[in-house]
Amino acid sequence: KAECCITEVKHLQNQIRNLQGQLKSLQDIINKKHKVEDFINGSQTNEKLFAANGSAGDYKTSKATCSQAGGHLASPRTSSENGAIQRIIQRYNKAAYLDINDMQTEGIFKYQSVEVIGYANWAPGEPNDTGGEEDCVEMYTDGRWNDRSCGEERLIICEF
Ligand code: GMH
Ligand code: CA
Ligand code: CA
Repeated sequence: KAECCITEVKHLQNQIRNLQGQLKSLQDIINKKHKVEDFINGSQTNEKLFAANGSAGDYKTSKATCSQAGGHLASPRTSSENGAIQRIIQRYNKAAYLDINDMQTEGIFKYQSVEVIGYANWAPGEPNDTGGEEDCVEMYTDGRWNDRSCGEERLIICEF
């Protein structure tokens, strides 16, 4: 049986115990912050934290605002992310732009102008490109999507 009394091993065991303690307190802090974020103005899934601060803007302004904050304009890739964004929209009772558009090719919606979307939650009859000028996407309070012109004033929701 290996001796447990070699100095180095004891030292390492101590270090591991210390790290475990530190990890535990970090987890506690993170859990608490998640609750606070949810309480104030955030909403999250396991991977993404969505947040709004009440400001509004058109699509271009919304994108710039989120990127200045070190994030991206919200672009849901799953129904759980869609639901997290919807909770914020309901809290403010104001629709928000998503970072999804069909500017490049009419009818082909892409995330951040690059990648064809793999998830969608269109409202019935959408996208309809009303007036031939709806290349942005807004989320309604019911979580459904509508293609919309990019120049409206919408709640800004960023993802981090
Ligand atoms: C048209 C109609 C409405 C629909 C809007 C919306 C505009 O006015 O089809 O029912 O809600 O378009 O798609 O973006
Ligand atoms: Ca369009
Ligand atoms: Ca539309």
